[in-house]
Amino acid sequence: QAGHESTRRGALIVVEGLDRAGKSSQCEKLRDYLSEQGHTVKYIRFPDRTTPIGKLIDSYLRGSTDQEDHSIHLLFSANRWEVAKSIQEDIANGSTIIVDRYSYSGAVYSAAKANPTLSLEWAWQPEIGLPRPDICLFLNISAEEAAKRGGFGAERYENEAMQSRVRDLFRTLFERQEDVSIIDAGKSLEDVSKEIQIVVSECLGRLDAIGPLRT
Ligand code: DGP
Ligand code: NA
Ligand code: NA
Repeated sequence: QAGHESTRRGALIVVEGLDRAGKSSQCEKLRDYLSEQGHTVKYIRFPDRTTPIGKLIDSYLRGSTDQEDHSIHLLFSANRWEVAKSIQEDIANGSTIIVDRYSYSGAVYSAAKANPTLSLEWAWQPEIGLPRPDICLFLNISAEEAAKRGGFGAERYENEAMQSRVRDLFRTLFERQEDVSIIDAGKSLEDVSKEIQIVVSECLGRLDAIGPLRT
């Protein structure tokens, strides 16, 4: 048969959760698992602190600079938009991308500030039109488990009051979202990893039915 076989697209897999939910370890294990299965896998994380916008965000998170709430929210969103095209291209070329935090963190961390003009609805708007994940894995840990996992770092948002509002908002947001899988991340690293592998394999099996990457 002449010509090229058309490339099967990759999947867009997002991993979300509170700090200390185990996102980084699980992203790494998932990456290894998918690579072993023969997939081309890329790992990216947001915020991407390396770009000019990312440097503003990094400075804000470390507390070196202040930013107006709406303004920094839009910078976080812009930090995702600046790689939207490359995500689409990579997926079309067959790479599966694992994303550590995405629009869901974007909306809930900003909405958790309880600024009266920064609602969850407002915060979601700039995310509309970004590549839509084929699956979002929410690594769910209880407040008790989070406390057991040790102290907060020095960055903005890393305090208990903020984290508990963030947890509630994640729950609210995920009630309205399809394609979210809530993973009990209180279990062992291995057990959580196994559960993620099952959910992701099921998603990869549905890719043809899903069709092209959605927005
Ligand atoms: P990390 O590098 O994964 O520890 O994330 C940095 C912090 O920034 C973390 O507390 C979550 C928060 N964050 C991530 N994305 C966004 C976003 O889009 N908007 C806001 N306001 N915060 C975010
Ligand atoms: Na953090
Ligand atoms: Na945002």
